[in-house]
Amino acid sequence: MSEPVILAETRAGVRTLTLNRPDRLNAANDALLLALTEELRAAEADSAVRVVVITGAGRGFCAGQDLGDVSGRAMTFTEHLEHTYNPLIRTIRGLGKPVITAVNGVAAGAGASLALSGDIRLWAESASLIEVFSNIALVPDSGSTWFLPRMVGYSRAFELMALAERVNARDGLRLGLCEHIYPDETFRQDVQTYAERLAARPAHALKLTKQALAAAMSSTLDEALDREAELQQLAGDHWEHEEGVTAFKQKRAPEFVREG
Ligand code: T3D
Repeated sequence: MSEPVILAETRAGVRTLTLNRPDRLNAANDALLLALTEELRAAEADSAVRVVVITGAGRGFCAGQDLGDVSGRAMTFTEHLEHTYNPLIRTIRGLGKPVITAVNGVAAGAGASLALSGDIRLWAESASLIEVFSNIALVPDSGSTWFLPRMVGYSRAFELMALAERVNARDGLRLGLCEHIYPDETFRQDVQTYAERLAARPAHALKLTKQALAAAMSSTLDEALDREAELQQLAGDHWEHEEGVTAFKQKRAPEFVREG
């Protein structure tokens, strides 16, 4: 029996999806991309899952498209992206639960895009990111042209893409490509601890927050204000809000996790 390309486990409301092709630095073939998207959809539907973590097995996070898997491919590049990478990135950004990309090692090409696509990005000390596409004379895809300039500005994004320079963890943090760096030795436990903090937060309010931020990225202030007013009604009508206010008045921690 061959190894599954995605390993999945749930602990304390945190679903961890591990890209599992370590001898190829988790380079993505179609099986991996489709399985990861499927797992994310299943996590969305599973009420026991409150946070999703995407990480890699071995010393790499994801080396992008598996270059051994492209020759003789029946699909055009456009068809392939629309069939595999684009649904994956859309699923991550559209998921009604926080997604953490836990970058344990090198993230290159579409693997860099995947690393950037998380709502929260946590890096190990030995993690790095390379917009490697121009090394093989391709255009950055899978969302890199959208994510990177928003994080680092146009010119820095262009430079990283044109020169395919490796960004190490210290520079990744400085440039805003990740929120936190953790030591390699404790990385997986540190990610789990962080994810459990998120899992204890109000899930419905976070889902609406994610929705509001996604829409605000391409809207005017006026539109954002209108949307906030609508979404605030949905949040305010939810039991989580009542629990938060009651807990505040009773001077205790709110309990946002309920069975069923
Ligand atoms: O639809 C479409 O097809 C278009 C979509 C494109 C999306 C893309 O992602 S294009 C970009 C594709 N990725 C790359 O070009 C990255 C190629 N890899 C590298 O540049 C380097 O491997 C890294 C900088 C990522 C890491 O370097 P290093 O020195 O740490 O590791 P290594 O020794 O190069 O790699 C270790 C093994 O993984 C090695 O195999 P071996 O020699 O031990 O048997 C290497 O061949 C393999 N590997 C690494 N990346 C890939 C890969 N195998 C297949 N595909 C890869 N992308």
